[in-house]
Amino acid sequence: MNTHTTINSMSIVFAIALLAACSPSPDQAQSTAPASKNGVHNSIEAKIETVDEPMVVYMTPWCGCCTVWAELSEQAGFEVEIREVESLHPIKEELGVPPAMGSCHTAKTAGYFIEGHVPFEDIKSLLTKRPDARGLTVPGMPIGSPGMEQGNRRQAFDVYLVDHQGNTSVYNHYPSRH
Ligand SMILES: [Cu+2]
Repeated sequence: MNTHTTINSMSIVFAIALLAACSPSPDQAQSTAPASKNGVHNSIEAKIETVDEPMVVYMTPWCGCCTVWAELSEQAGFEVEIREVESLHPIKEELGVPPAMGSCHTAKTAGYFIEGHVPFEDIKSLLTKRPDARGLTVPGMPIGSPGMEQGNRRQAFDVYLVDHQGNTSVYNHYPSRH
């Protein structure tokens, strides 16, 4: 049973490390402050330019970085409606987010999915170009993507376009910054 003990302690350490950045997992719900919906709606006055298409953001109530991303999207001009859900699995499946390309929250705008910490300029360009596709994704939670700020630091990451067959192509690339 020693092996089990070791694995369990390791997952706890991993969970704590993950929590420091953000917590997409329900296991950490108890130790995380609830997301404030009011905070999101109060930031409307910070809008710069309004985007015509409303955006629905599906997230678990305990996801801090999802809340930050939703707040930033309002500041970027999106009209955001947050829907708190226990599990994101059904909506990801419905919208056709490839299982290996997922992140912590899933948004929907103009019939497209916006998966994870996608920069707002890419969503705006998607809404302008309207490609025949399912949506955009930033898999995982790269440091320095919107909602995952850590000073000025940025891990290099790609925004992927997912077509109707589930094929992905790089839509935009963000180089690393130190
Ligand atoms: Cu996140």
